[in-house]
Amino acid sequence: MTHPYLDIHPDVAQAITQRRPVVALESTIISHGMPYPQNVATALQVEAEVRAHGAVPATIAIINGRLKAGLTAAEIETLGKTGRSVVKVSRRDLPFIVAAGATGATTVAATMIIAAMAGIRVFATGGIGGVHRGAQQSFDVSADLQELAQTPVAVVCAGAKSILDLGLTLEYLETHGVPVIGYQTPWLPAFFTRDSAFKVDYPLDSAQAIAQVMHAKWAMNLQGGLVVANPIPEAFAMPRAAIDAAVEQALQEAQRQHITGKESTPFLLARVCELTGGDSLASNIQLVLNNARLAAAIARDYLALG
Ligand code: PSU
Ligand code: MN
Repeated sequence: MTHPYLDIHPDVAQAITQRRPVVALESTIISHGMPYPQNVATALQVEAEVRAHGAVPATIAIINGRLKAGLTAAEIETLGKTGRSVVKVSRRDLPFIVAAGATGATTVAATMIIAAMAGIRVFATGGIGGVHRGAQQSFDVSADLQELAQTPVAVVCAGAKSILDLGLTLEYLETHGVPVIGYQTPWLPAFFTRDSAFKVDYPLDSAQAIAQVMHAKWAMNLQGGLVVANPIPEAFAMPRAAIDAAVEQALQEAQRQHITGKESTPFLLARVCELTGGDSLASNIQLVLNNARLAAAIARDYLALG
């Protein structure tokens, strides 16, 4: 697919033309989701994992005002090294960064938009944004949820971090017609843990079954995407008490420091990572790799449906 502002990496373009599976990957997870240099190493490892499972990775970002579906290793290094000083780009920010010819890292929402422009239907990440705790007062609801309501991409994630209100996030998604699929689980995973107090809408046991739902949804012209919630592998799950304590402390610090708007999620992610030390980072990396594997299988099975 062509678009005046979009550059599709030749490997990605070739895969799309030859009807081979492609998996989109986001870049805010690189700049704002993990510390340097582990963020760069992880981004490259995730791309390698997608390739090892028979699909072509398309890491998405905005470089010098161009929307990119597929980055070079040098571009990934720059985003990772610049870290939280890179502009975090969601739907609202896209036209400004493009008009200014600037560089930005794309959130789940902006990555979905660019993936859909390029004709990519499957996207792997770590965690999605959602309804924040205390949203009754702050109105802080991630633009990721509205994007899922309108843009046709399946987002494979490990659920959502408990910095969010998982119950309200599910309510919001239900209102907007976004199904939440549990991969081989009836429970909504909470990122570092395999389950939470909440159930998913539809547990499905195979990539093929997920691909069939995507096909049915879009063949009926039902707009929007799907959440595929893939629990962190058992061996890398974290003790719930340790995560809960770090999340509580991070939330209190954010409140005291009056952190709001787009700064909120990066602040909380960084604090939870610091407070839990290397353990949570290792878990974070493993769950993204796990999501990349499932996304590659879903992309393959979706193409097979014609
Ligand atoms: N949750 C994570 N890791 C992340 C993010 C969320 O566990 O890296 C990033 C994603 O890019 C997501 C964004 O799209 O944060 C959501 O930001 P906000 O809540 O401001 O919409
Ligand atoms: Mn927000």
